[in-house]
Amino acid sequence: NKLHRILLTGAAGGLGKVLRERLQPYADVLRLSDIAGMAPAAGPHEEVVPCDLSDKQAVDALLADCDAIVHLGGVSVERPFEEILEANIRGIFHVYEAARRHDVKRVVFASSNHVIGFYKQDEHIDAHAHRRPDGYYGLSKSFGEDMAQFYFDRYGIETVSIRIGSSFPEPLNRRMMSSWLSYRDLTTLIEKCLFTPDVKHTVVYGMSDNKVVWWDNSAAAKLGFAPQDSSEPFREKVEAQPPVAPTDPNAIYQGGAFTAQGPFGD
Ligand code: NAI
Ligand code: 15L
Repeated sequence: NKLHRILLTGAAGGLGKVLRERLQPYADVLRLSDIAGMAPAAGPHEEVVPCDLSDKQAVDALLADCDAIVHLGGVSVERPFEEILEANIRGIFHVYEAARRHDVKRVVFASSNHVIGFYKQDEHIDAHAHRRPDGYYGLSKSFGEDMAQFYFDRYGIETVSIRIGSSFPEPLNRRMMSSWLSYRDLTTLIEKCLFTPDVKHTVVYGMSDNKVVWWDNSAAAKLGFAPQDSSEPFREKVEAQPPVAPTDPNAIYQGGAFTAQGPFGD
């Protein structure tokens, strides 16, 4: 399982830094891109290409000669609409337009659980549930999933949209006991998203083999994803935290606090 050149956007970010290391075996060349500075400089088998995703021409040049894209770049939290519009909404359009022009046939899109964030934590849903975005950020990821479906139906570009739960070194709170995705499982899932044939546009959840979950992840199992980690070993540590009030969005909604952020000053 190896491609010639994989583009990783958002390479300077939290997950980008992790995947910069872990995707090395899957490409002869990893092209790393971000609007932010990146350290260290390009190593062997790496190219560093700074790019603002809201710049259509720059994104077009960025995708030249790539065989697949792992698209992590963009605003990753709830922010005023205009910021999300530039980085995430215009950004995803630029990525797919460039993919069409340069004949890039596979995209792995970092979507988010915030596409379905307004479901309650006592609801169990699969990847086909009606979307309930919990803010501008979640709306932008929902738009990204539609963009992926459109570019498959119209141009045959295949995408796996991963609704990532919470991917951090360990679960940081009670909510993340359900939504946690370890870095090891993230890497395996991305490998499946890159190399499984005939995915069309598939939506999956990005979560580890956690004990108490909200999401039926059979769509990821169909890609051959079998998570190896679980949040359970962290339970004692997490449950030693002060209790969360039952009225706190973190205790009610799958999207937690994102459901209650904003409006931003107007
Ligand atoms: P992050 O915020 O650390 O990284 C995102 C990167 O995108 C940053 O380095 C930032 O500089 C870059 N970026 C922002 N605007 C840009 C623009 N206009 N042009 C080019 N680059 C731009 O986020 P993280 O945690 O690494 O997440 C990566 C991706 O996964 C994001 O798309 C995020 O929405 C998604 N995700 C992450 C989750 C997590 O638990 N870490 C959960 C759900 C989704
Ligand atoms: C996300 O979409 C964010 O990018 C990440 O920083 C976390 O907040 C995560 O969701 C989460 O819901 O825990």
